Amino acid sequence: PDTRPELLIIAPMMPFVMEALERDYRTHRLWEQPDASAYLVAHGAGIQGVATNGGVGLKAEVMAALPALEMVAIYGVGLDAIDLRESARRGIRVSSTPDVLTNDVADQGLALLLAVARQVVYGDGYVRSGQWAGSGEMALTTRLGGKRAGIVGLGRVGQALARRLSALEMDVAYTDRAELAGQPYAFSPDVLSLAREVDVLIVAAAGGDSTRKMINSDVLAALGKGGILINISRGSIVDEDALVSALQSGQLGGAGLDVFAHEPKVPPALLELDNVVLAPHAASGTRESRREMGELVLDNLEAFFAGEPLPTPVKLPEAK
Ligand code: 8YV
Repeated sequence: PDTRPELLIIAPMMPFVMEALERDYRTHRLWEQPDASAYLVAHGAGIQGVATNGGVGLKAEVMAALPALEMVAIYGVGLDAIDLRESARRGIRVSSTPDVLTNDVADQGLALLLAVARQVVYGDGYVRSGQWAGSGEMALTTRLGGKRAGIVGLGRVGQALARRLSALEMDVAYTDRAELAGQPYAFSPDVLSLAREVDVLIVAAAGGDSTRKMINSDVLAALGKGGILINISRGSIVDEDALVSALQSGQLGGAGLDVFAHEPKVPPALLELDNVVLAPHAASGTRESRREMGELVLDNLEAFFAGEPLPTPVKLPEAK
Protein backbone atom coordinates (compact mmCIF):
# COMPACT_ATOMS: atom_id res chain seq x y z
CA PRO A 1 0.00 0.00 0.00
CA ASP A 2 0.98 3.61 -0.51
CA THR A 3 2.13 4.78 2.92
CA ARG A 4 3.08 8.32 1.90
CA PRO A 5 1.26 10.92 4.04
CA GLU A 6 -1.78 12.59 2.50
CA LEU A 7 -1.23 16.27 1.77
CA LEU A 8 -3.78 18.90 0.83
CA ILE A 9 -2.30 21.62 -1.40
CA ILE A 10 -4.49 24.70 -1.26
CA ALA A 11 -2.72 26.91 -3.82
CA PRO A 12 -0.12 26.07 -6.48
CA MET A 13 3.60 26.73 -5.90
CA MET A 14 6.65 26.68 -8.18
CA PRO A 15 6.94 23.58 -10.43
CA PHE A 16 9.92 22.11 -8.53
CA VAL A 17 7.92 22.33 -5.30
CA MET A 18 4.90 20.69 -6.92
CA GLU A 19 7.09 17.90 -8.33
CA ALA A 20 8.68 17.20 -4.95
CA LEU A 21 5.28 17.23 -3.23
CA GLU A 22 3.79 14.86 -5.84
CA ARG A 23 6.74 12.53 -5.31
CA ASP A 24 6.73 12.44 -1.51
CA TYR A 25 3.04 12.70 -0.64
CA ARG A 26 -0.36 11.54 -1.79
CA THR A 27 -1.49 14.99 -2.88
CA HIS A 28 -4.89 16.60 -3.15
CA ARG A 29 -5.07 19.81 -5.22
CA LEU A 30 -7.83 21.85 -3.68
CA TRP A 31 -7.65 24.81 -6.08
CA GLU A 32 -8.48 22.49 -8.99
CA GLN A 33 -11.69 21.18 -7.38
CA PRO A 34 -14.87 22.75 -8.73
CA ASP A 35 -16.65 21.91 -5.44
CA ALA A 36 -14.10 22.22 -2.65
CA SER A 37 -16.45 21.34 0.20
CA ALA A 38 -17.72 18.18 -1.54
CA TYR A 39 -14.10 17.24 -2.22
CA LEU A 40 -13.22 17.66 1.46
CA VAL A 41 -16.20 15.57 2.55
CA ALA A 42 -14.94 12.80 0.28
CA HIS A 43 -11.19 13.06 1.03
CA GLY A 44 -10.72 15.16 4.20
CA ALA A 45 -10.61 12.33 6.72
CA GLY A 46 -7.15 11.01 5.78
CA ILE A 47 -5.34 14.30 5.23
CA GLN A 48 -2.46 14.87 7.67
CA GLY A 49 -0.67 17.80 6.10
CA VAL A 50 -1.55 21.08 4.37
CA ALA A 51 0.59 23.27 2.11
CA THR A 52 -0.84 26.74 1.51
CA ASN A 53 0.28 30.30 0.88
CA GLY A 54 0.21 33.36 3.12
CA GLY A 55 -2.63 35.10 1.34
CA VAL A 56 -5.09 32.19 1.07
CA GLY A 57 -4.04 30.52 4.32
CA LEU A 58 -6.33 27.89 5.78
CA LYS A 59 -9.99 28.77 6.08
CA ALA A 60 -11.77 27.69 9.27
CA GLU A 61 -14.20 25.46 7.35
CA VAL A 62 -11.33 23.70 5.57
CA MET A 63 -9.46 23.16 8.82
CA ALA A 64 -12.65 21.81 10.40
CA ALA A 65 -13.01 19.32 7.53
CA LEU A 66 -9.56 17.81 8.24
CA PRO A 67 -9.88 15.80 11.48
CA ALA A 68 -6.48 14.09 11.06
CA LEU A 69 -4.57 17.28 10.30
CA GLU A 70 -1.20 17.55 12.08
CA MET A 71 0.96 19.96 10.10
CA VAL A 72 0.43 23.14 8.04
CA ALA A 73 3.30 24.50 5.94
CA ILE A 74 2.73 28.09 4.85
CA TYR A 75 4.45 29.37 1.70
CA GLY A 76 4.80 32.91 3.06
CA VAL A 77 5.21 34.87 6.29
CA GLY A 78 1.71 36.25 6.84
CA LEU A 79 -0.15 34.33 9.55
CA ASP A 80 -3.42 36.25 9.39
CA ALA A 81 -5.19 33.72 7.19
CA ILE A 82 -4.87 30.80 9.59
CA ASP A 83 -6.36 30.48 13.06
CA LEU A 84 -3.28 29.90 15.23
CA ARG A 85 -5.30 29.56 18.42
CA GLU A 86 -7.34 26.75 16.89
CA SER A 87 -4.12 25.17 15.56
CA ALA A 88 -2.68 25.22 19.09
CA ARG A 89 -5.90 23.83 20.54
CA ARG A 90 -5.84 20.92 18.11
CA GLY A 91 -2.09 20.36 18.46
CA ILE A 92 -1.46 21.18 14.81
CA ARG A 93 2.06 22.37 13.98
CA VAL A 94 2.57 25.35 11.65
CA SER A 95 5.61 26.53 9.70
CA SER A 96 6.19 29.68 7.63
CA THR A 97 9.00 31.09 5.46
CA PRO A 98 10.60 34.00 7.33
CA ASP A 99 13.79 35.85 6.30
CA VAL A 100 14.13 34.51 2.76
CA LEU A 101 11.64 37.03 1.35
CA THR A 102 12.40 40.01 3.60
CA ASN A 103 14.68 41.95 1.26
CA ASP A 104 12.51 41.37 -1.80
CA VAL A 105 9.36 42.54 -0.04
CA ALA A 106 11.21 45.64 1.17
CA ASP A 107 12.51 46.24 -2.37
CA GLN A 108 8.94 46.19 -3.66
CA GLY A 109 7.98 48.80 -1.05
CA LEU A 110 10.88 50.94 -2.21
CA ALA A 111 10.01 50.41 -5.88
CA LEU A 112 6.41 51.47 -5.30
CA LEU A 113 7.50 54.51 -3.31
CA LEU A 114 9.93 55.66 -5.99
CA ALA A 115 7.36 54.92 -8.69
CA VAL A 116 4.71 57.06 -6.99
CA ALA A 117 6.97 59.94 -5.93
CA ARG A 118 8.76 60.16 -9.28
CA GLN A 119 5.75 59.17 -11.42
CA VAL A 120 7.73 56.38 -13.07
CA VAL A 121 4.73 54.54 -14.52
CA TYR A 122 3.03 57.76 -15.63
CA GLY A 123 6.31 58.87 -17.23
CA ASP A 124 6.61 55.57 -19.08
CA GLY A 125 3.13 56.13 -20.52
CA TYR A 126 4.07 59.70 -21.34
CA VAL A 127 6.96 58.51 -23.51
CA ARG A 128 5.12 55.57 -25.12
CA SER A 129 2.06 57.62 -26.03
CA GLY A 130 4.14 60.28 -27.79
CA GLN A 131 3.08 63.00 -25.34
CA TRP A 132 6.72 63.88 -24.67
CA ALA A 133 7.26 64.79 -28.31
CA GLY A 134 3.81 66.38 -28.52
CA SER A 135 3.45 68.32 -25.25
CA GLY A 136 7.02 68.66 -23.95
CA GLU A 137 8.22 68.00 -20.40
CA MET A 138 5.92 66.09 -18.08
CA ALA A 139 4.65 67.61 -14.83
CA LEU A 140 7.20 67.90 -12.02
CA THR A 141 7.45 65.17 -9.37
CA THR A 142 8.49 64.95 -5.71
CA ARG A 143 11.92 64.53 -4.07
CA LEU A 144 12.18 61.81 -1.43
CA GLY A 145 15.59 62.69 0.06
CA GLY A 146 15.21 64.82 3.19
CA LYS A 147 11.52 63.93 3.58
CA ARG A 148 10.10 61.95 6.49
CA ALA A 149 9.03 58.33 6.19
CA GLY A 150 6.93 56.47 8.76
CA ILE A 151 6.92 52.71 8.94
CA VAL A 152 3.91 50.94 10.44
CA GLY A 153 5.31 47.72 11.88
CA LEU A 154 9.07 47.54 12.39
CA GLY A 155 9.43 43.78 12.00
CA ARG A 156 11.86 42.11 9.64
CA VAL A 157 10.37 43.73 6.52
CA GLY A 158 9.90 47.08 8.29
CA GLN A 159 13.55 47.12 9.34
CA ALA A 160 14.73 46.24 5.84
CA LEU A 161 12.60 49.12 4.56
CA ALA A 162 14.04 51.48 7.18
CA ARG A 163 17.56 50.71 5.95
CA ARG A 164 16.55 51.40 2.34
CA LEU A 165 14.77 54.64 3.22
CA SER A 166 17.78 55.78 5.24
CA ALA A 167 19.90 55.15 2.14
CA LEU A 168 17.59 57.56 0.27
CA GLU A 169 18.46 60.08 3.02
CA MET A 170 14.92 60.08 4.34
CA ASP A 171 14.23 60.63 8.07
CA VAL A 172 12.75 57.38 9.31
CA ALA A 173 10.25 57.00 12.14
CA TYR A 174 8.01 54.07 13.06
CA THR A 175 5.17 52.80 15.13
CA ASP A 176 4.67 49.32 16.52
CA ARG A 177 2.89 47.71 19.48
CA ALA A 178 5.66 49.12 21.68
CA GLU A 179 8.98 50.90 21.26
CA LEU A 180 11.67 48.47 20.14
CA ALA A 181 15.01 48.42 21.91
CA GLY A 182 18.15 49.13 19.92
CA GLN A 183 16.47 50.85 16.95
CA PRO A 184 17.91 54.15 15.74
CA TYR A 185 14.54 55.36 14.39
CA ALA A 186 12.11 57.70 16.16
CA PHE A 187 9.14 55.91 17.75
CA SER A 188 5.55 57.16 17.61
CA PRO A 189 3.06 55.61 20.03
CA ASP A 190 0.31 55.22 17.42
CA VAL A 191 -0.30 55.38 13.71
CA LEU A 192 -2.24 58.67 13.81
CA SER A 193 0.59 60.58 15.49
CA LEU A 194 3.06 58.95 13.10
CA ALA A 195 0.95 60.01 10.09
CA ARG A 196 0.93 63.61 11.34
CA GLU A 197 4.75 63.64 11.45
CA VAL A 198 5.60 62.11 8.07
CA ASP A 199 5.33 62.65 4.31
CA VAL A 200 5.27 58.96 3.44
CA LEU A 201 3.59 56.16 5.39
CA ILE A 202 4.61 52.58 4.65
CA VAL A 203 2.51 49.70 5.94
CA ALA A 204 4.60 46.67 6.93
CA ALA A 205 2.55 45.37 9.87
CA ALA A 206 0.96 41.94 10.26
CA GLY A 207 -2.64 41.57 9.09
CA GLY A 208 -5.50 40.19 11.19
CA ASP A 209 -7.97 41.61 13.68
CA SER A 210 -5.47 43.71 15.63
CA THR A 211 -4.62 45.87 12.60
CA ARG A 212 -7.88 45.77 10.60
CA LYS A 213 -8.63 49.15 8.95
CA MET A 214 -5.99 50.76 11.14
CA ILE A 215 -5.22 53.13 8.26
CA ASN A 216 -8.58 54.92 8.30
CA SER A 217 -9.82 58.30 7.03
CA ASP A 218 -8.30 60.16 10.02
CA VAL A 219 -4.87 58.66 9.38
CA LEU A 220 -5.10 59.46 5.65
CA ALA A 221 -6.18 63.03 6.43
CA ALA A 222 -3.22 63.37 8.80
CA LEU A 223 -0.88 62.15 6.07
CA GLY A 224 -2.32 64.89 3.93
CA LYS A 225 -2.35 66.33 0.41
CA GLY A 226 1.31 65.76 -0.33
CA GLY A 227 1.37 62.43 1.51
CA ILE A 228 2.04 59.03 0.01
CA LEU A 229 0.75 55.68 1.34
CA ILE A 230 2.59 52.44 0.50
CA ASN A 231 1.24 49.01 1.45
CA ILE A 232 3.21 45.80 0.99
CA SER A 233 1.67 43.73 3.81
CA ARG A 234 -2.09 43.16 3.89
CA GLY A 235 -5.00 45.00 2.29
CA SER A 236 -7.07 44.47 5.44
CA ILE A 237 -4.96 47.04 7.30
CA VAL A 238 -6.22 49.90 5.12
CA ASP A 239 -9.81 51.13 4.96
CA GLU A 240 -9.93 50.82 1.18
CA ASP A 241 -13.07 52.95 0.70
CA ALA A 242 -11.49 55.75 2.73
CA LEU A 243 -8.31 55.43 0.67
CA VAL A 244 -10.20 55.68 -2.63
CA SER A 245 -12.05 58.80 -1.49
CA ALA A 246 -8.90 60.44 -0.13
CA LEU A 247 -7.10 59.83 -3.43
CA GLN A 248 -10.05 60.95 -5.56
CA SER A 249 -10.58 64.15 -3.60
CA GLY A 250 -6.87 65.01 -3.55
CA GLN A 251 -6.83 64.81 0.25
CA LEU A 252 -3.99 62.30 -0.14
CA GLY A 253 -1.14 62.76 -2.62
CA GLY A 254 -0.63 59.22 -3.90
CA ALA A 255 -0.47 55.51 -3.13
CA GLY A 256 1.60 52.47 -4.08
CA LEU A 257 -0.24 49.24 -3.36
CA ASP A 258 0.87 45.63 -3.60
CA VAL A 259 -2.07 44.30 -1.59
CA PHE A 260 -5.82 44.90 -1.50
CA ALA A 261 -8.75 44.19 0.78
CA HIS A 262 -10.47 41.72 -1.59
CA GLU A 263 -7.74 40.26 -3.80
CA PRO A 264 -7.63 39.82 -6.71
CA LYS A 265 -10.38 42.44 -6.85
CA VAL A 266 -9.15 46.01 -6.98
CA PRO A 267 -11.46 49.02 -6.55
CA PRO A 268 -12.13 50.18 -10.15
CA ALA A 269 -11.69 53.83 -9.10
CA LEU A 270 -7.99 53.16 -8.43
CA LEU A 271 -7.46 52.16 -12.05
CA GLU A 272 -8.38 55.67 -13.18
CA LEU A 273 -5.89 57.52 -10.98
CA ASP A 274 -2.44 58.67 -12.16
CA ASN A 275 -1.16 59.16 -8.61
CA VAL A 276 -1.49 55.45 -7.86
CA VAL A 277 0.83 52.56 -8.74
CA LEU A 278 -0.59 49.06 -8.41
CA ALA A 279 1.02 45.62 -8.12
CA PRO A 280 -0.61 42.16 -8.00
CA HIS A 281 0.52 40.97 -4.52
CA ALA A 282 3.95 40.33 -5.98
CA ALA A 283 6.34 41.63 -3.32
CA SER A 284 7.78 38.18 -2.57
CA GLY A 285 7.44 37.23 -6.23
CA THR A 286 11.06 36.96 -7.29
CA ARG A 287 12.32 33.62 -8.56
CA GLU A 288 14.88 33.69 -5.76
CA SER A 289 12.43 34.30 -2.89
CA ARG A 290 9.87 31.86 -4.23
CA ARG A 291 12.54 29.17 -4.66
CA GLU A 292 13.76 29.59 -1.09
CA MET A 293 10.17 29.78 0.22
CA GLY A 294 9.39 26.57 -1.68
CA GLU A 295 12.42 24.84 -0.23
CA LEU A 296 11.31 25.80 3.28
CA VAL A 297 7.82 24.39 2.64
CA LEU A 298 9.41 21.09 1.55
CA ASP A 299 11.92 21.04 4.41
CA ASN A 300 9.32 21.74 7.08
CA LEU A 301 6.95 19.05 5.80
CA GLU A 302 9.80 16.57 5.51
CA ALA A 303 11.05 17.31 9.02
CA PHE A 304 7.56 16.99 10.46
CA PHE A 305 6.83 13.62 8.87
CA ALA A 306 10.31 12.38 9.88
CA GLY A 307 9.58 13.35 13.50
CA GLU A 308 12.31 16.00 13.49
CA PRO A 309 12.17 19.63 14.69
CA LEU A 310 10.73 22.07 12.13
CA PRO A 311 13.37 24.37 10.53
CA THR A 312 11.08 27.44 10.65
CA PRO A 313 8.21 26.79 13.09
CA VAL A 314 5.54 29.35 13.86
CA LYS A 315 5.23 30.03 17.58
CA LEU A 316 1.65 29.21 18.51
CA PRO A 317 -0.29 30.83 21.34
CA GLU A 318 -0.42 28.75 24.53
CA ALA A 319 -3.23 26.21 24.23
CA LYS A 320 -5.79 26.83 26.99
C1 8YV B 1 2.41 35.01 -0.37
C2 8YV B 1 2.60 36.66 1.37
O1 8YV B 1 2.51 33.98 0.53
O2 8YV B 1 4.40 35.96 2.69
C3 8YV B 1 3.24 36.33 2.65
O3 8YV B 1 2.56 36.46 3.68
O4 8YV B 1 1.60 37.29 1.33
C4 8YV B 1 3.20 36.21 0.11
O5 8YV B 1 4.54 35.94 0.21
C5 8YV B 1 2.90 34.66 -1.70
O6 8YV B 1 2.19 35.44 -2.55
C6 8YV B 1 2.73 33.22 -2.05
O7 8YV B 1 1.71 33.05 -2.90
